[in-house]
Amino acid sequence: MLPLLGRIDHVGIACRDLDTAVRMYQATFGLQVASVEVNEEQGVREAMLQVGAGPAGVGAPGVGYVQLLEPLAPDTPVGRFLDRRGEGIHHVGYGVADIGQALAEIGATGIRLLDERPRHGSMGASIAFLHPGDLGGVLTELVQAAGHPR
Ligand code: MC0
Repeated sequence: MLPLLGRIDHVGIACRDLDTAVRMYQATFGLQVASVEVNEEQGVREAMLQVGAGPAGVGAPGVGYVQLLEPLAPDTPVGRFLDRRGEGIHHVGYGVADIGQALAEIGATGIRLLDERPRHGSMGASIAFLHPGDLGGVLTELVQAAGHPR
């Protein structure tokens, strides 16, 4: 079997206040903000902070991100997570070359797909989540970048 996961794309971190969290990562690690978006469907306001310079700057292929996630409301995935567990690592996102094929192959192994079809994700990516209950308690996200593999 060929590896379906190309690389670690981002680590998603739940926070109560996005602006405070962004300032902490900037002041502590000097990270640059690549994007800030509201995703109504996912119930979050989120910032992507680039880790590593990358050969061609911010948003280039091959770099990874810290994704800071602030819930838009308490009754959302990240809102419920904060209520139950507090701030901390929420999920891991892996880059895939073909998200449709990855979902089909992973679904065939019996892992529960939280998204049968890809949804809209950060920076134009197509994303889909896999159930943490089938993956050792880790909420896992597949990410196919918009214009290039990342
Ligand atoms: C909840 N659970 C988690 C978890 N969130 N386990 C590991 N990691 C997490 N992040 C566990 C709870 O501990 C509980 O386990 C069970 O899931 C049900 O908890 P719940 O409080 O009822 O939680 P729900 O209703 O939110 O359901 C959990 C589930 C949901 C993972 C199915 O949050 C979901 O579908 N998430 C995918 C979408 C998402 O997370 N969107 C936000 C990021 P026990 O054992 O007690 O039953 S959006 C994003 O990241 C986008 C913008 C992007 O990357 O581009």
